[in-house]
Amino acid sequence: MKVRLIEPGNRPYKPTPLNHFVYDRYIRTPSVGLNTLATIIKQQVEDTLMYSESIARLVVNDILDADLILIGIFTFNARRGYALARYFQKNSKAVIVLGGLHASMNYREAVHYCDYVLLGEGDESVLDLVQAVRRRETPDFCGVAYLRDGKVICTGKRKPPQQFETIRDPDLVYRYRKMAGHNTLWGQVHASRGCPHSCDYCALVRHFGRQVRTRPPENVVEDIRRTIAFQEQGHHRLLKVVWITDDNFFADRDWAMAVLRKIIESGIRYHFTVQARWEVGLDNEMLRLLKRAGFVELALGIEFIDDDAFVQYHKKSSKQEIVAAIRNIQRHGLSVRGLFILGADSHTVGVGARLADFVIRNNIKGVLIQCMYFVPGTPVYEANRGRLLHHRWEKYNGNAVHWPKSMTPYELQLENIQASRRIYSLPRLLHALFFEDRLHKLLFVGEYFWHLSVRQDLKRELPYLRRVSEAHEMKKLTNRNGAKYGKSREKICSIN
Ligand code: B12
Ligand code: SF4
Repeated sequence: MKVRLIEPGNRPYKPTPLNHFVYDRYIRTPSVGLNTLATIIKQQVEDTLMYSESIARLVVNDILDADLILIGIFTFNARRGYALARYFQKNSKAVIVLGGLHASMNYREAVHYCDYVLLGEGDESVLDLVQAVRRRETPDFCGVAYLRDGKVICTGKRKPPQQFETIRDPDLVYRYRKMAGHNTLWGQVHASRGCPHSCDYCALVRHFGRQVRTRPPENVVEDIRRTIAFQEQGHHRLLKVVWITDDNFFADRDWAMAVLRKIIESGIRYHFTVQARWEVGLDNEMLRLLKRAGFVELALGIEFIDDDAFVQYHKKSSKQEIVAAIRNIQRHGLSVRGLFILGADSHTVGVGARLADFVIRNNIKGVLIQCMYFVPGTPVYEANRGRLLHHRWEKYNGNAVHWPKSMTPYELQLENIQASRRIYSLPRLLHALFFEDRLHKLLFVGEYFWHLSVRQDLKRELPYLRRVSEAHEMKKLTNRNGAKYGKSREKICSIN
């Protein structure tokens, strides 16, 4: 049996010298989730290999004669995933299976492009799938969706795995070892799954559930050790950082502390970054441990800088608490990265400038700015799907894709561009070069060029957004004038 796994690239990889230094110039880190599934399948199927279009071109001839092709999609790479699935369905005899966050949340769409969609986490179900394909049977276990006579059949939801201790083997990803020295490719470890919160716009909590599940601390530390070894062996990296990618690493406080203590005991000396909610910023004991374990920054999902938006999207935060947390994190010698959303209903023209002011005033070292979007599976999607401009999923990577309440989509996109331009300005680049420590210098330079490329992409979408915005304004105006005209006609009629 031959199994091939594919991570489609939203912009498939192209070699360019910029790949070494500029994140997202056709290069991003390969999916840990799919790599983990490849590792699990490899235990049963010797001929297993994964391709990631983040780091390499597909070797199509090698894929064509596979028996089973698994494609993992998020929203931003779904369209490319569908195109690949269709291509291999047409040109090979393989069973084509789609999975991952977007396919699970949106299986009614995904079933049209493949033989089966596997819902939820694949750590256990992929082995059941391999068995079914070997026996040439229709997979009938929980968590499968497919089309039969034009009807969507779904076998129900599967329970999420309680154990997910598999440490991925990165050598199962085509050309990964060769690329691992690139400074834009960060080692990643995903240590826990699930989040007890329920923010309206978050698909993760719907995919991984609200129950927090964790890996044993020793297992996490072993993963970290192997990840560092993989990215360091035979390479001279400037940036020595591992990213703990959990959505809420601190949700189980005791476990998080146990992991940090294990890292300290292990003697691993490296830099780490992790995503966090603001509450951690007020937990002095945790912050001291993070610092001792080698963490250099916390990436805070701040999202909004106004309390109205927190209330509207059920995010338990306030601006005051967030600012207090930022100050305290910085007092402990860690820096803060901010993850932000623009385009909430309360946002008006000028929100980009206000965001930039907030970032600069609070000495936030780096940002990811995303225009609001509603993805299938979330309460905001159900409530607002009529406000989406289109379903071109590849544009759901930062662009304006919906009608904000108090701006046009064009204005929202401009706000995003302006915020990025002010935060990553030339004077701030020079400031970073003169005054930041070595690590933050490197990070700022990398991000400066990354944001240049992000802005280029955002600008490319402007003509379209301008057209739809103007057409909408025109329609509103015509309706208003129409209404006025209608009224005046009524008047004329009554005078007569
Ligand atoms: C690391 C990461 C990145 C990395 C690498 C992404 C990658 N290759 O995986 C980088 C930095 C490149 C990145 C970039 C972006 N990201 Co990102 N990222 C993440 C993060 C934090 C962790 C991913 C991870 O390792 N998950 C853990 C593993 C275990 O889960 P998994 O990959 O889903 O895999 C499991 C299951 O889904 C399933 N599965 C997966 N594939 C398949 C396939 C089959 C066939 C089967 C059966 C099962 C299956 O089994 C796996 C094991 O259980 C996630 C958040 C998250 N928790 O997932 C956001 C996330 C994926 N990112 C997101 C976004 C929005 C982006 C950006 C658009 C941000 C931006 N504005 O620039 C960009 C996209 C860039 C682009 N190319 O266009 C969103 C996507 C939302 C969505 N609906 O799709 C997420 C979910 C974050 C969020 N809060 O919503 N990201
Ligand atoms: S806290 Fe983060 S991971 Fe948890 S539901 Fe909210 S956005 Fe999602």
